[in-house]
Amino acid sequence: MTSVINNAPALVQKRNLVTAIPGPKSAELMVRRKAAVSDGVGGTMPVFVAAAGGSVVLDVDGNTFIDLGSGIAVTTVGNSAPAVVEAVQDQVALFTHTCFMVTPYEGYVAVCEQLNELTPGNHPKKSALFNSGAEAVENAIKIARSFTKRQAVVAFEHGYHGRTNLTMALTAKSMPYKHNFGPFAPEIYRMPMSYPFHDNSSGIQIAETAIHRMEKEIGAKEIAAIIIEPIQGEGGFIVPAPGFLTALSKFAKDNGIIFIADEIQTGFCRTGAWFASEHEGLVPDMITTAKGLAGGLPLAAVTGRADIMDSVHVGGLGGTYGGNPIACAAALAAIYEMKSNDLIKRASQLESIFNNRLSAMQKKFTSIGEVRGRGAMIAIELVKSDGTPDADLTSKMSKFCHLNGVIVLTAGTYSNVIRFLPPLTITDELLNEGLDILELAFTSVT
Ligand code: PLZ
Repeated sequence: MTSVINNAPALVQKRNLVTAIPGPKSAELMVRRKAAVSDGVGGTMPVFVAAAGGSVVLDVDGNTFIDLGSGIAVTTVGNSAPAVVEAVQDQVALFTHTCFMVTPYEGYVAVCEQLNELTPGNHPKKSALFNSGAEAVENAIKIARSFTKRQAVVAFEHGYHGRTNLTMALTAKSMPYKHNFGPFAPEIYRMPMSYPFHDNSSGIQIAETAIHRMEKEIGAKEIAAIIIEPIQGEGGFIVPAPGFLTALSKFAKDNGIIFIADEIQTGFCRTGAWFASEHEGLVPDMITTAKGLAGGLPLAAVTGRADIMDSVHVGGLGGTYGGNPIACAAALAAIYEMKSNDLIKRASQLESIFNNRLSAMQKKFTSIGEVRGRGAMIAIELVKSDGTPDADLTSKMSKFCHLNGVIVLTAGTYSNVIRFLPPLTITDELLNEGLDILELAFTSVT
């Protein structure tokens, strides 16, 4: 096994199944998992990983899977990308931790400089680093409340922002994220979301409804922040109709409300731009990032207008591990990889492959209600013949893909969306092979 792990970066980029799925070693580990790990922790794949490299995952029985999930939009530059591995190895040998609040180091500052430069808008910006997406969202809300001296926060239908107490309150879906876990944080209000496949309304119409409700139900001058994913991730890759986001952002600006774009899933080249906000010319006051930022190491950030970020009292922001030096080294290497390999352009190329293949499938299989998304963040929403969500088919389809060597993820309020988030370094051949299996799933399952 050791030799396999040492060879991880050189893993052959090909699907290859050598046992039934799961194989005997994975099955054995699953028994140990069942005995030792809380049943509350969810599980998608029936196999245990031995190594991963680029866009494939090798399991403990020697099966190689095509990775169309990137560990939920994280390994954008490829799994164990050589540049990330080298940066991490160098840093871990120098020092593993000092706590930035105790003895600072350059990597943290350099990541903040990159974030301030790459996020939308030319205004002065500052950043602060944290460990997880949820922690970044929590801190963005803390900062917005501190700056505005207001309390109310607006989130949206189908939104996802995390699993901590405040972020559960912001997250829309009850099962599995919120069920039995209340009471939730107060002063959170949920507004209608533009969901073109379901609402048949213009972005402006839905924004007007949301704005009217914010004015009447909360009071515009009570609102500290509006937080929204420019393309909703867990909610089902919902791309709001044009005009929706810009109308909300204008309302925020006119009323002294901090507009926060949660780009934790959409950020870092994923949608064919550094950030999805750019597709609508949005310049958020604050932006939360994580996932793709650090090539697989846990790192998250809040970046925002310098006046907002500096409004918090000294010592008001922090945490033992936030901006850990190893994670910062990984982030700098990952960002370097994105720039030097032009992964923004690559995301757009992948978008064309997805759209060609999936639109052709949509003509053949009536259960595909919609193909949507941007860049390498593409999904299909599956429906029954009467147009209602087909969660059962979605689960059967994804299971078929898993058992046939392709990692796909599901999403959606109605659990009827299959979403694709491959590493942006995936080859055309491997992506096409993954989509061949998806096509086979349609003919086999339906
Ligand atoms: N905001 C937009 O997508 C994380 C959740 C997986 P953390 N999405 C994956 C799961 O089931 O827990 C996410 C996101 C957006 C915030 C988060 C939260 O990021 O790093 O998982 O805390």
